Amino acid sequence: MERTVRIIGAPMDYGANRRGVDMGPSAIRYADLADGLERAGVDPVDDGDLTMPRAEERDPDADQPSRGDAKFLREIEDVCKRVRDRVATTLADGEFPLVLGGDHSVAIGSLTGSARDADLGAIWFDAHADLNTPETSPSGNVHGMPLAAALGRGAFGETEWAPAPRLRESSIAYVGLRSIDDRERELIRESEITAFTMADIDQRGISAVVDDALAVATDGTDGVHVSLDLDWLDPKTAPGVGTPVRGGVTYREAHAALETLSRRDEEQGILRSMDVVEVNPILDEGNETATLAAELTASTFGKRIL
Ligand code: NNH
Ligand code: MN
Ligand code: MN
Ligand code: MN
Repeated sequence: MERTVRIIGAPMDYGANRRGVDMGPSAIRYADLADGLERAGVDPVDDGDLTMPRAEERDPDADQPSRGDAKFLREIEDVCKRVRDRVATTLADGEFPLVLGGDHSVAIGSLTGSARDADLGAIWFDAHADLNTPETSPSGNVHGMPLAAALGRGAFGETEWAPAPRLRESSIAYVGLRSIDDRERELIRESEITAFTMADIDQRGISAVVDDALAVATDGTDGVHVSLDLDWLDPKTAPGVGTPVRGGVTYREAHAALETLSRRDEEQGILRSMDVVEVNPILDEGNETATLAAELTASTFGKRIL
């Protein structure tokens, strides 16, 4: 039976410092996401986009007990709870949830939904560690905090909506880090998260690194969440992102990574949920970053060159 992939659009930009990332879901769909998934051999079903107020209509600093330095936290909570419920329902129906961002704070919803009824591992493809809390964030942008939120760190631990029930630090692996805030560096070192930086990819090659990340995320878990932040790639290849960082993975390295996940999934059925985030069409060149996002998603679900 064909696997059904349910596309859940979350056009959220509350967590980033630039408008435009809210157009990500449209741009990725326009780049033939559904066709690509069909050609990969899965059955895409599009749920459309969640609706949400425009950022301009809201006060980023509206009072909330746990807010600290975290902008639009009330709005983000509202969206992430809805993402969470969609993801959980999709899984309960035996389908695969694919969340399209939007900024990376939507991952709080994906992780809490996916870890509701299963022990979850996660692979975080990102230039950034996203482990800030409202206490440590240099920017107040929640897209730099989703992993901390899902782990219930800092002020997020006092909320009921952010911590993911069955996600442990020791089941999380970063792949491709290259921009880490000073306080985040300490947090990563003190944590049980496994971190593979760009230097690891330079030295050992992308396939070996992804194999190791898979070992971390599958050990003792029921399935793996894949979080794909497009700023993971080099900005020459993926210019349409809000926080580009030089020295990212190449076009082929990115495909090789996701093809590695796909091959393992074919053998062992390890993949459980995915989000594709941070595509900003306003900053893009000819929709190439959105196209890349669609292609990499197809690779994850089994599209092969031959
Ligand atoms: N670490 C910075 C912050 O917390 C930047 C985060 N930006 C991202 N993360 N795009 O993936 O503000
Ligand atoms: Mn990110
Ligand atoms: Mn279990
Ligand atoms: Mn990033």
